[in-house]
Amino acid sequence: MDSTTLNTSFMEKIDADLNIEPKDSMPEKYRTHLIRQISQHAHSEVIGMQPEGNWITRAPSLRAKQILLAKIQDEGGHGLYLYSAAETLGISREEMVEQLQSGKAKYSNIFNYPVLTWADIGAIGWLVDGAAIVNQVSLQRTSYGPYARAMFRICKEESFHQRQGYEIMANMMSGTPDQRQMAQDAMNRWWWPSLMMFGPHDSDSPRSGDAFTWKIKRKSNDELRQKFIDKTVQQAEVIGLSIPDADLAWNEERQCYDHGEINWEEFKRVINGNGPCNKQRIDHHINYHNEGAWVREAAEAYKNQLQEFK
Ligand code: BYC
Repeated sequence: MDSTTLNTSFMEKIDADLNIEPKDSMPEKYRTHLIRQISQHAHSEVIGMQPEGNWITRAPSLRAKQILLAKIQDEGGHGLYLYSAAETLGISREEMVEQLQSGKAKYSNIFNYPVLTWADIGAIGWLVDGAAIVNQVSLQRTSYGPYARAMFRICKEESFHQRQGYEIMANMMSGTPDQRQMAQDAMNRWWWPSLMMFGPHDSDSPRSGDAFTWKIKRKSNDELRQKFIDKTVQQAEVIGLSIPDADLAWNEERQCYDHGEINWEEFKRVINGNGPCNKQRIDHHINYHNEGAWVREAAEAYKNQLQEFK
């Protein structure tokens, strides 16, 4: 099949809103675009376990500890699910892990900030998972079948994560002045990095053109960011938290909130490996990956032995 025929049948499916499946023909650039995005998404889930994992032993009650453990376990599951979706496009887990550890592949900016107090665990669940849901609900309609299907399950679990975070914040806001202060401080530190999770402005987003042509993206970075802001401002008001943005104001005409400018210098620094915790996160991943070598070797030996018996 020549490339024109291939692209026509591929684009016909895209135009008809049909999913592209692993064995369908697809342009090479579509395949590599998806490998980049899905593997970065998987890395984000896996690296995202680290900042929260630090708080398992310090959770303030047995109930809080159980919930946090379950949440972190979910993130690990999301990572595995997404790595499998990327593998259907012809890349191996080993290659993806190598790209993460060498710095070739990015992961979400948000996981390069320190988690200083228990209120940060609330802020992560509420804001970070809240932002992730807004993005991922839109990805439920992405054109690649295995990625779209992964999003349905992941969004269900993220909704529970978002609520556990909001519950922590609501409890702290109905507590002592020190607890309220702690919650507001977490809000102040996590608000802006959460807005950065949606990526650069549409006008500065080099990947968006292809992503829209191929219906990988259904809504733009700025549209999704706006949606997140509008719903989160109201949730903050209900529990008495203020948004750390002096320019935030309801725009009657546009029926949404205007907001201040994001610090894009900070965003670039963090996604290019120079945020407060980038080195710590990757070093930790490398150490534990190396320590787990014996598990991979044992699984390989078991597989080989099974094949011998066949
Ligand atoms: N962080 O052209 P653009 C979670 C990069 S984890 C880092 O707009 P695109 C959770 C971008 O990759 C949820 N890098 O790109 C887990 C590109 O660089 P490359 C994670 C970012 O792809 C544990 C460059 O900037 N969610 O829920 O069209 C605990 C230009 O950007 C970021 C996903 O991964 C960023 N924030 O749009 C709790 C969602 N933003 O690759 C919670 C899936 C941009 O050319 N991904 N960059 O070197 C997406 O939807 C899209 O990839 C993005 C970016 C909207 C993130």
